[in-house]
Formats: sequence, C-alpha cells, structure tokens
Amino acid sequence: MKIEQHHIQDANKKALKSHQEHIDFLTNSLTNKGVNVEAVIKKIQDFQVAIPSWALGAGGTRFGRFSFYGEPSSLEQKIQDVGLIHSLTQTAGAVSLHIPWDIPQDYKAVKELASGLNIKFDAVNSNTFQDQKNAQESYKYGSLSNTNEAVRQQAIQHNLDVINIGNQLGSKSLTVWLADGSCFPGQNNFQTALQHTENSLKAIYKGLPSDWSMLIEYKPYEPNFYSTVIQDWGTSFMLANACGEKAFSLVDLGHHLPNSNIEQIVSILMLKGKLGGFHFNDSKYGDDDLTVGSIKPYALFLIFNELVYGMQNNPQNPDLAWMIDASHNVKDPLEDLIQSLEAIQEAYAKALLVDQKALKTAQLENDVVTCQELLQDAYRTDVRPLLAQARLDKGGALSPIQAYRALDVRNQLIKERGKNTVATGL
Ligand code: PSV
Ligand code: MN
Repeated sequence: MKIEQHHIQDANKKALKSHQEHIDFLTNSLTNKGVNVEAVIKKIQDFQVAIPSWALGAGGTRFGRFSFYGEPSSLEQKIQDVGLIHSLTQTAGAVSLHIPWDIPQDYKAVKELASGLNIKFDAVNSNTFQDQKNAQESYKYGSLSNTNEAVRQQAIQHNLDVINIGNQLGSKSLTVWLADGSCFPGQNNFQTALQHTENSLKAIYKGLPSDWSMLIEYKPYEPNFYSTVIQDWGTSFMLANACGEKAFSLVDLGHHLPNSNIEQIVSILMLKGKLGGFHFNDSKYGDDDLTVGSIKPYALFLIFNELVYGMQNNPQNPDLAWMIDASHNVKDPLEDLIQSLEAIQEAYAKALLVDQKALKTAQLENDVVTCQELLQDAYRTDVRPLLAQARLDKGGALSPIQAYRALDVRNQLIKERGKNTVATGL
C-alpha cells in the first residue's frame, strides 16, 4: 500500500478550518513574545527520526506475543511501512537496520524503493546478543568481551560485515549494543571483560570508513542481571575516547536506573563532543520500551532542552542519529510509532520555545523562581498547531492517527499481506 497525496488532502479537509484558527492564535501569541514562528516550524520540519526495522511488527515479552496482523515479512515491506508513516508525519525519513535480521537480497532494488519513499538509511545495528544459525561460536557468555578469543573474533568480524552492508546502502554509522555481562557475582572478571571489550571495539573501529562513526550504547542490566560490561554513560564515554574521534556514546532513554538525571548526562556528553546517537522510548520501571512521552513527558522536555542547548552551543558535537527504540505489545505498531513521533516533535518544539537569553540572565542572578517559570512557560505551551503546520506544509496529515484510521491502513495491509505474517526481529 502507498498513501498518495490526494488521500492525505482528503483526510485533512475537515480539520483545515479549525487548524487555521489554532495556528493563527498561537502564531500571534508567540510572535508577541518575540518567537520567530517560521524558524521554529522549519526546525521541526528538518528533524527526522529513524524507525528501526525491528519495530514494525508486534513486540512481545517473554510471556508471549500478540500479532497485529498484516506485519511486514520482508525488508521491502518494512521499508514500505516506514514510507506510510513518513508520508503521514513527514518526520520519519530514515530507517535503521538490524543485521542479520534485515540483510538486503537486492541492494539496488532496496535503495530505489527507499529513495522513492524519501527514506534514508541511518545507523546500522549489529547483533551479537543472539546466536545465528550455523554460527561456529556461541554468544551465551558474551561476545566482544568473551574469554574465548575465537568468539571475540567472530563478533568483531560480524561488526565489520555489518559496516560493509551499511556502506552499500549509504549508512554512515554503526551502533554497537552489547548484551555482554554476567548474571552472578564472580562469573566474570570485570577488568578482563572490559579490557577485551575495549580491544574488540578498537579492532572494529579500525575497519570503520573515514566518514563513518561508531556509536556505543550502554545499558545497566538485561539480559544479564548482575553486571553489564558497558553499563553506563561513563563506561561508554571511556570506550569512545579509547577508540578515537569517530567513536561516540549513544543514549537510549530506557537504559538508566530509575530517576537518573538523563538531561545532565546528555548535556555533559555534548559539552565533550561525544554524544553521537539517541534512542527514544519511555518507561515506568526499567527498559519498558513504551511509547515516547507516554509516561514522563516533562522529563522528555527537559532532555530536549539540553539537546537544543547543545545543538546551538556545542559545535564540537556531531549531528545526532535519532531513532525510536520502542516495542509495541498492545498497540498497532504503526499507530504507536506515529504517537512516538508526535511526542518527540512536541518535546523538541517546546524546547525550542525556551527563552535561552532570559534563562541565562536568571541563572546568573540565581533567580531560581524565574528559571523554573521560563522552562515551565515553554513546557505548558500547546505546540500541537505548530507540528500540524509543519506537516501540512510538507504534504503530511494534520492528524496522522486520524488519517491512518480514515484510510484504513491496517486492514489494507492485512488484505495485501495476509493475517499471519510475522516480522523478523526479537
Ligand atoms: C537494547 O535494549 C536495545 O536498546 C539496542 O538498541 C538494540 O539494538 C535494540 O534494543 C533492539 O534489540
Ligand atoms: Mn536502544
């Protein structure tokens, strides 16, 4: 299924008048405050978030998985799904592949399909957390950190293969997330495991093309429950520094212990020029992979406030690879992703409204009350008309969820693909 422009225009018709009233009112009040509304809308339009190829089917837990039917069963169908989301939202112009789940059969065809839908290939993700069919060595006790050199070599080679695949598609970065760690005290020697990991990452780094970056993700626990080799941003930062200037840390919102100050982590990494990638999701307890902004929208806004500050004040930090890393257990994955994209744009737009100059003055004067007022004034602004305008200008839907339902997308996909297709992934 492909959504055509006239489908979207039809879906927009009913809401156009009320949208115009809302955007006029908001533009007026923001302009009176000195905000350049056009510039904000342009920034929203330029902000593109990658959809991971594994998030287009239903997620699951270790207790089970419930399908949404019509799931994409090939890489081509996954890219088509990203195209559907992008045509409605105009903010999902990239896909992030997980290898070996999504190895292209026909590179030329896959590239043509993606470019026809205006979709770029963002970071490629390696997978050394699962054993692959016919693999010589097992990752049961770790990959890049394994005590056995043959296992480490196999994991290094896999990452090099992933770079090669990404290179043929036009990707420019490799994301490394390791499940390596231990489940019980004494199982691992912490120092040896870290040393092996550093050496293995350096070997991968050597094979990185000159215009590529390596993004090192951290996570405090799961699937290992006692220790993780790259457990936190400090370890990731240390490893990125050890590898070199093309290596960076990657922050995944779900990969922190409860109540961690993620905005401060983001800020420090950007100051040091070492924040390379970002995975969006939300959580209540652990790495819950819930819809972005569904649980802690104010925390998301505070994180974006630091991201915006960093993007404006830290030229030493590269452009970031943005990606949604969520799982969909009870919602249609495409609807869930649309909701996440809206939440990301909303937090970004609000952060763009923070009066940075006034905030700096209030900070210098230690006027704590004004500091809070300034942040919360931006946070309390209903920016949804700005997002709708950003989409409308680019041919997107005023309300992507409503359009998705009006166009009956899921049922069309079921008709085309059948009910019981299953997407590759976890
Ligand atoms: C691990 O929890 C993670 O966040 C990594 O980014 C993986 O690549 C992704 O989830 C999918 O398993
Ligand atoms: Mn992640």
